[in-house]
Amino acid sequence: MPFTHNRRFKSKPRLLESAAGAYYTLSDQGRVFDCLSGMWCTPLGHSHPGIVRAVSEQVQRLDYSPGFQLGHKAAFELAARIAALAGRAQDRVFFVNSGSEAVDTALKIAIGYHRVRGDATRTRVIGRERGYHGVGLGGLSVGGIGVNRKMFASMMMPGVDHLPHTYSPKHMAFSRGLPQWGTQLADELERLVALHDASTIAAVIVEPVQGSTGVIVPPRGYLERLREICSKHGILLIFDEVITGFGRLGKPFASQFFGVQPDLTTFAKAVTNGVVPMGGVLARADIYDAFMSGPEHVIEFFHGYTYSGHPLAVAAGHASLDAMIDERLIERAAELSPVLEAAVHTLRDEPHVVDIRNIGLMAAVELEPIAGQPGVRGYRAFERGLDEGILLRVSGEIIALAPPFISSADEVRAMIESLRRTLRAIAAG
Ligand code: PXG
Repeated sequence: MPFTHNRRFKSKPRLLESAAGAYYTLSDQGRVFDCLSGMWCTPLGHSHPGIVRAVSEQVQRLDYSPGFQLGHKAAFELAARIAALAGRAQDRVFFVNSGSEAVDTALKIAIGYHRVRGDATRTRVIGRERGYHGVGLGGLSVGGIGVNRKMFASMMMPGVDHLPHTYSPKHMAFSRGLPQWGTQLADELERLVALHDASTIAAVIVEPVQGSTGVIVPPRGYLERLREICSKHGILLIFDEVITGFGRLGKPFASQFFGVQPDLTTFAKAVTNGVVPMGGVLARADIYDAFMSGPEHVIEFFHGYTYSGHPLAVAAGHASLDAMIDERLIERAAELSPVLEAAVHTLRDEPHVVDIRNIGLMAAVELEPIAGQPGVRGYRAFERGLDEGILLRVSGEIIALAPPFISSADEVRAMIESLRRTLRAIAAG
């Protein structure tokens, strides 16, 4: 099983029966509040009637459509809608099936782009410590989570380097929103440019807000500075918006929240509300155009997947966008953000809490590990949370919270109260 303590799970399986709105039902646990919107991917709530209808109708009309040398209209329309949503109507979209594929695709586009322009020495990509960019070999290489990498060291892409992560509990513990400290860490990119030379660097990839590693919020001005340095040196900036895309920060994309425009954007997860797997890469039109330079009988970009632009995913994508717009759900995420911020920071004095951080409708509560037993306290919180009616996502000692946009303010506050009871219960033993 993926990223699971397999033996622990097999000895005590936890099985999901059904889901509706902001709640899951487990076979032996009853109804629990979905504190991470699935795995960051179901912000519009489960079994959304519009999405269910769209996918059901689509499967009867066109169940599969090959994507090589053929297309279907709705896929092009979805691409245009996503670009418009991102405020970048001219951008082009390449559809894939997951965040990992989106990242590997973006890296290929970046390296390919420089090559087709005659800049073939620009092959290096720069990631960031603690970054998570999926489990493809490209994403793993630019990713910065040690445990994910160590077993596969021999398989990594060559020529990758990493920026330092931006987390400093000393300077930013219990920050609300953007930490004030740490902008200077973006200047580390200048050091990497000095070391490797800009002529060898194709792209920098970062999550605007680091998600999987535990909601690490960028210091104020940090992303702007990265953008400046990339532009100065002709390096493409890739935002991995697999988690932040489609409204998590209360704007359609984090690029709009921060007012910083990347050259390439990866997305997945919430694009279909998690109902059918889909991901994609948004690329500046001139990056697309650069590939369109050779003779017409030659394929411009040797890359793609059997299921790129799958009709069911496309149908789910359109229906999700409809729901987001008709039900004002991105605005709702923005309205709920201060509710989450106010509520989550009331946990500050609860047992073993060492940090709380938040931005948009996402937050993390970090606990102190039990000496010599990393992950044990976090796992206890996960288990106890189920008894308290909340499904928590815990990695190590960090509890990440990203409630569905359809939650009410009372549900967000109730989630935090359940977490408070959970923390007190595990501290009491
Ligand atoms: N990029 C980012 C920024 C991600 O967060 C991926 C790429 C890979 O996506 P796929 O679809 O290939 O899994 C991700 C995935 C968690 C959690 O609990 C986060 C992810 C996946 C599973 C769990 O934080 N992010």
